[in-house]
Amino acid sequence: MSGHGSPTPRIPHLPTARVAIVAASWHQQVMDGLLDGALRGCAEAGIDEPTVVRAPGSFELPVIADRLARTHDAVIALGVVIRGGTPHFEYVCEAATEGLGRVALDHGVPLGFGLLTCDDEQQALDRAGLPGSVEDKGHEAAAAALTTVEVLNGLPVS
Ligand code: DLZ
Repeated sequence: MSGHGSPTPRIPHLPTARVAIVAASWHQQVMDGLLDGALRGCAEAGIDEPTVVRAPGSFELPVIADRLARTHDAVIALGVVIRGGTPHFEYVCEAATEGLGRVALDHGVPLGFGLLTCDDEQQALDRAGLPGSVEDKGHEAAAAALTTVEVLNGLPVS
């Protein structure tokens, strides 16, 4: 999957939305870029102080997102997993992805999926929204979550 075909991010104005960001701690430089992009997206929506929580690793993102989804209108999950020489990569990516999808459906809360799953660190840096990056996945995850809040606000509940 590539970034080709991605929409131009549009951030709705949602100053009263309760938004949380959960960010894993591995690969600090990349995570700094992702977190900065997500915070920028929130600021563009008029959300000045989203809740920010750090997770030890990407595997722990779902359980923390689950708790945050109980008290927030949207959760933006950020992490970076870089392929190593063992099958561990697949297990962490699969558990995080499946868990975050489950959180969104269990709570009916938009979940911004800002989890980078990369072959090497350069791929992650290219997507981190840092100077020289070609993509800004933290901002994209925020835009997707906030746009989904707006879409759900416009739909009947039952
Ligand atoms: C163990 C591990 C490894 C090898 N690689 C990463 C990674 O690239 N990115 C990441 O976010 N977390 C990694 N982890 C940590 C796991 O996500 C998890 O925190 C530990 O297995 C402890 O449960």
